[in-house]
Amino acid sequence: MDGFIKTLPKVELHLHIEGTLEPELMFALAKRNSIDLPYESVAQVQAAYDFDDLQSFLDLYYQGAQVLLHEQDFYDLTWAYLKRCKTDHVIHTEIFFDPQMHTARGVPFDAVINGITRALEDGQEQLNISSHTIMCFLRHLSEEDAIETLQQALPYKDKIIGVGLDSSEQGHPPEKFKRVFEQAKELGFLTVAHAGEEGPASNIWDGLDMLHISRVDHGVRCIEDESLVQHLVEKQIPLTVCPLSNVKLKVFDHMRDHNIVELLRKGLCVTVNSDDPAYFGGYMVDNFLAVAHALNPSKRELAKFTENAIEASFLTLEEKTALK
Ligand code: ES4
Ligand code: ZN
Repeated sequence: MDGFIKTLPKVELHLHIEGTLEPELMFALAKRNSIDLPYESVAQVQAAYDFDDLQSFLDLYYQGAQVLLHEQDFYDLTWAYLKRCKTDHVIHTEIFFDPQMHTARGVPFDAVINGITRALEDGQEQLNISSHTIMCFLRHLSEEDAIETLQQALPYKDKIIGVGLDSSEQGHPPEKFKRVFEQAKELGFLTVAHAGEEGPASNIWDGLDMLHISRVDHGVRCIEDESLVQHLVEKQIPLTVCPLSNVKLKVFDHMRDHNIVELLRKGLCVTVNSDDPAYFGGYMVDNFLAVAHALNPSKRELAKFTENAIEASFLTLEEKTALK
């Protein structure tokens, strides 16, 4: 089974590039950029990654990203992730980035986008991994801040396929971003949003109705609303589920309690993703292995996660066919 999982072709649809910052690279960039870190060693960093909930993770995630200053830093971060994709047999990836994490610290938008996309272009050429980027708005920041970020992205519109919504779900419901998502749609961006991770199933309905999202990021709490589950099955609206993330952030107490296989068996278009792999204990293969060991899906079901991800991707019909 483990060998089957390792070589199974994979498609990743829920990955925050800032969440791939491994402690070793964090130290190297801190040194290169003369930034003080509140840690002495890699082991100390790893010991700090013991989260109670989403917010306790976000605090360290924002802190870690402070070592990212220059275009080359974003390149190195993205390139390290792509090399790991190769090892994990990831053939296509759609990555989130959080520009406001950086522009709020004075890092120019173009350093972020140019570093990431230059690495993705090299990933296509040298590693044969295709990709898209999705720009996320931080939902704890204001609507005006999101609108300004959307404006900053316009010169790079051809490099960004969609917009998303991440950070603290509790207290910052989808409706706060209804207008900015309307603008984004009019400009031709696709839309996704984190919903039903820590927040209630109603956030998933609101994401669909108010933000017109074509995928739900996480979405595991849909199970609390039978009519929502029915709707997601009927319309085959994809959920980008992140198993290790959900256990690390205590959305589920243990992997054996995770509902991903149950959702798959109900006919939902569920996919497996790594979210913030440097913080949550693993990349795509690790997530598949954790699901397989705890929940005993069949090989057919594991392969179905990939088939769903191809279908749920933002690739064209032609590109999807080429991956099958
Ligand atoms: C995130 Cl797991 C998760 N949830 C919400 N926002 C995020 N940003 C990075 N990881
Ligand atoms: Zn996420």
